[in-house]
Amino acid sequence: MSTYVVVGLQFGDEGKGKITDVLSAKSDYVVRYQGGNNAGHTVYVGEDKFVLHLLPSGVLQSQGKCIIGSGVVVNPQSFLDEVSSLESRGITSDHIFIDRRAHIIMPYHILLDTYREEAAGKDSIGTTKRGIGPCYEDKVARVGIRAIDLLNPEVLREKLEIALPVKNALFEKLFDKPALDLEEILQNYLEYGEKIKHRIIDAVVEVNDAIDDNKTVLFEGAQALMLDIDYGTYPYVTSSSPSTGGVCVGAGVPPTKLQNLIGVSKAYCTRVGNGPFPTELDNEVGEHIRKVGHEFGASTGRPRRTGWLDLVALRHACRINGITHLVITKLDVLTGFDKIKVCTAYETEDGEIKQNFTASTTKLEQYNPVYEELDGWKEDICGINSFNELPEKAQDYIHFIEKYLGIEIYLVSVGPDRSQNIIRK
Ligand code: 2SA
Ligand code: GDP
Ligand code: MG
Repeated sequence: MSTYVVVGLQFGDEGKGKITDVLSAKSDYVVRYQGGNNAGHTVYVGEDKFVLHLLPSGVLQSQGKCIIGSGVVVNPQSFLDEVSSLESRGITSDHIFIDRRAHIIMPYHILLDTYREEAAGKDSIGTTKRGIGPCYEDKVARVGIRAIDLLNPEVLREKLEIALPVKNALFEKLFDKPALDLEEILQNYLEYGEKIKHRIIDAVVEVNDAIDDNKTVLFEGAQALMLDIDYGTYPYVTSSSPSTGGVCVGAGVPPTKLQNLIGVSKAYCTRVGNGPFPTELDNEVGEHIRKVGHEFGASTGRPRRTGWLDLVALRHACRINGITHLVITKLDVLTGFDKIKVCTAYETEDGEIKQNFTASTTKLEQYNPVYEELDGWKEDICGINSFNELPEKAQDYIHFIEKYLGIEIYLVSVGPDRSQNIIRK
């Protein structure tokens, strides 16, 4: 048995795509288990840039199968677009499959997401407006449409007859927007069914059998723990479970089959969308990090908010995920600073010191980070492949994180390319 799980430990965009791509070279299966095309996973192959949204990043390397698990929400148009965009760049797609239980993002999900966000104004979540939340809502409300439903006209019609009138009532009465036509949706989605039917499989059987057959299976998380529906900064979160635990529900694989739990964190922190961010740098330092780190949304192009590394939040994320292997990315972006700050606790308005993350988003907004200040380094580290060659201060920074978390950092990424890694033995 040989399984790997790659998850984000902050607010997403830690570089999971790059790490998945590196690991997938030796994987027989790469499986997505939550989220949808809200993800933006960037992989550089030499000068060529690929951004994967719905497809597993392993699609670029894996000789084996790439699977969209039952916990993923699938926009069929964006699936087809992504497949043809890869094919036009010479990447074959015969090995890409979708679990028959995966829920389908419908046009009314996207509209509902968009109308709500627009109506919420400054109180909006800052979603990607891809219909992710409303699709998961329908799943939980038991009125969702699943991949297998696209293959059966009667079933699809029946389900639309239940789901659509409620959405249309909202559109017309609450948002003053036009209703959608059932026949048109039915037609379009049956056509999608025709186009993807050869890819719809029972991934639960496939993946569990593969693990039992000693194949190497990699589970690729999207978003991250601080955006987790249960353990993130609720309500400023996504609507799924991007944790290692999410693999069990979103891929139908038991916890006893999960081995290497790899958590990815940047050497600093970013967030896109609204919600609390204790270490945010709304100043020229933050602007510098955004510029050097190219911190812009990989799906929406939105500028990402930037800040120092928050070890309180990172410990919370490592704990819930049970991380066994830690990856720190973008260490190169911190090159050049005289001093680098790291948040090791929060201070409340009353001067109380908090060592643990809080469930209260309102309180978190009022907490001040307590910083430890470390020396920076000036040397270019982009070409370094061995830990001992890193400047001493960069090594100290890594050691400081390890000591605080009590977890070994097994890979340090020093650039976007596949080869720019320091793997520690
Ligand atoms: P949603 O659309 O319902 O999942 O949005 C809810 C929150 O989750 C955040 N979210 C993300 N945060 C970081 N990266 C994501 N993917 C893209 C990227 C984002 C982009 O890789 O850059 O291009 O803007 C992602 N997807 C969802 C979102 O910002 C909300 O805070
Ligand atoms: P993901 O959503 O976690 O896969 O991350 P994104 O692809 O949204 O954002 C990470 C960005 O950082 C991408 O543009 C990557 O190419 C880039 N990246 C990944 N690792 C490194 C690194 O170590 N250094 C630098 N400079 N860029 C990196
Ligand atoms: Mg991303």
